Formats: sequence, structure tokens, C-alpha cells
Amino acid sequence: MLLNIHPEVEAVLEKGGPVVALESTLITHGFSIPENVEIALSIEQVVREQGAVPATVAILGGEIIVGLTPAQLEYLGTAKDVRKCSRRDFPIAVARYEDGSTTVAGTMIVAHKVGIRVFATGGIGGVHRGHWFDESADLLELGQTPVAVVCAGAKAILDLPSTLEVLETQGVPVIGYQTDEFPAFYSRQSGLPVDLRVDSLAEIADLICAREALDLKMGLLVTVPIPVADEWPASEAQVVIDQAVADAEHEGVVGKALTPYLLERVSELSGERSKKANIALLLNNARVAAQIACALASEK
Ligand code: PSU
Ligand code: MN
Repeated sequence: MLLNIHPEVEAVLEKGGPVVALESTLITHGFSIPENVEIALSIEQVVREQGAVPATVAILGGEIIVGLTPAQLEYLGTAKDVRKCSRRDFPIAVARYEDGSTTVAGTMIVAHKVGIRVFATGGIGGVHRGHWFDESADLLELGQTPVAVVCAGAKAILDLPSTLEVLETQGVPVIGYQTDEFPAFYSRQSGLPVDLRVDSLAEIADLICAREALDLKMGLLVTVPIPVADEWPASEAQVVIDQAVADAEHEGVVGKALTPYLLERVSELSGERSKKANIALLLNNARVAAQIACALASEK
């Protein structure tokens, strides 16, 4: 079977209950063994604590899995040569019976196929600094796949103004949850405005329902700033990020390897600092996404 939905996830979806999709590239390309699996399990736990069901998405042996079991998650977290899957990678991974982790783009595709309306991640991909032709497939997916993506904005390893321009071109509403500014992942502010600030979960649910009623096919980006206590101040982060970007340039890293390279380099250069912030914002986003899923489920 091409698509394998975990029975628990399927049962909740059938009732219109709250489900939150989760990506798996952060497990295979974002963090290292064994903390990657621990982090993924904690994210799932946070979703459950809010009363929603987590559905981590990946490809195992060419089969698309919606809702990894803990054993499958452990396997993926330790497997070698896992393909990082955005839209273009699906036919390859499926036809060749490969293991694949899904990016934001890849997870949106699968979430929409099975009727999951809300998806939590850390940060979306964007336009790379100095490589303006390198636009993450996440941005184009947001333009064509109707899923609400909850994130802490995009990392300052990216060109944030250009990223927001592409989101505008793609017709993606950028919502700030309790913020006027587009968050910059490790830090709460970027100096760039969101399209709309909302302060309640009910307002987010209304926006999702309005988009659905209009039958518009784009995603909705819900940005949530990292909690104040966990923030890595932009002034400190920027020095490290500039160094990582320069190193990537020097080493000639391009294409799908660029984002994982930059993430790892920032982590190395900052010690535990970037990782600590990254984990904190992932848990926070999962919590907000689960609350949105619950608000949506109770609207009907
Ligand atoms: N940003 C992060 N951590 C991540 C990613 C992005 O802070 O792990 C991952 C996500 O899965 C995202 C992908 O969808 O990288 C984007 O990769 P690219 O830039 O190659 O499209
Ligand atoms: Mn890219």
C-alpha cells in the first residue's frame, strides 16, 4: 500500500478530531543520534498533552507512513542514507522503495492527502542568502497546498525579506500569533511585519475555516515567536550565522545539502545555545498547533 495511516490517527480523522502532522527531516537532517529521536518523541508528547493526536510523517521502504510508531521513529532516527523528501523526491523514494524523511513541503503534501489541517514544525525553508535562485520548495508548496503550518518563522541563515516576498507572490497569508513581527526562529523579532496579528486561537481557527470556505488552495503560515526565556538574542545569533553562511560559501555547499549544512554549522559554532533554542521553539510550536487543531475540531 502506498499510504499507511496509523489506526489511531485514522480513527481521530474520521471523527473530525484534532490531529497534528509533524515532519521528519528534523529527525534525519536536523539533529543527531540519539537526541533526534528523543526530541521527536517529546514533540509528540506535547501534542498529546493538549488533547490532540500527533502524526509524524515519513517514507519507509517506499511506503508513505502517517503516524510513525515509536519503533519506526527509532528506526528512522538511526537509519543511514535517508532521502530528504520535498515534492520532487516522492516518486523517486516510492518507486525505489527507499526510506525518506519529509520536509515542510513533503509533510504538507501528505497531510493534505489524508485530511490533516494543522502541521507543526520548527522553521520553514526560504530564500538563501547569496543564492536567490535557491528558493526552498517549502515556499512553493505553501502556495499550492492547503494546510496550516505552525512555525517560528524562518531562520536568519536565510534572506528573510526575500522569503516574505516569495510568500506574498505565492499568495500565502503570514499570520503572527501574538506578534506584529515575523519571528526569526532563534529570536522573536526580525523587524519585518506579518500580514495580520492575531491574539487568540479562535481567530486562527476562523482564518483556516474562511480559507476552506473560499476553497482557496494555499497554505496558511502561522508564526509563533520563541518564548522569551528561551530566546537566543539576534545580535549573538547573527555573528554565528554569518560565519556559517561564509563557511558554506567557502566549501561550495549548494542545493538540498545547504540547509542541513548551515543548521549543523550553526549548532557547532554556538555550542548548545542554538540547539537549546531550537528544541524550545519546536515544543512551543507543537503546543500551539495542537491547541489550534483542538479549536478547529470543536468548531464543528
Ligand atoms: N529549518 C530549520 N530546521 C530544519 C529545516 C528547516 O530550522 O530542520 C528543514 C525542514 O524540514 C525544511 C527543510 O522543510 O529543512 C528545508 O530545506 P530546503 O531549504 O532544502 O528546502
Ligand atoms: Mn534549496
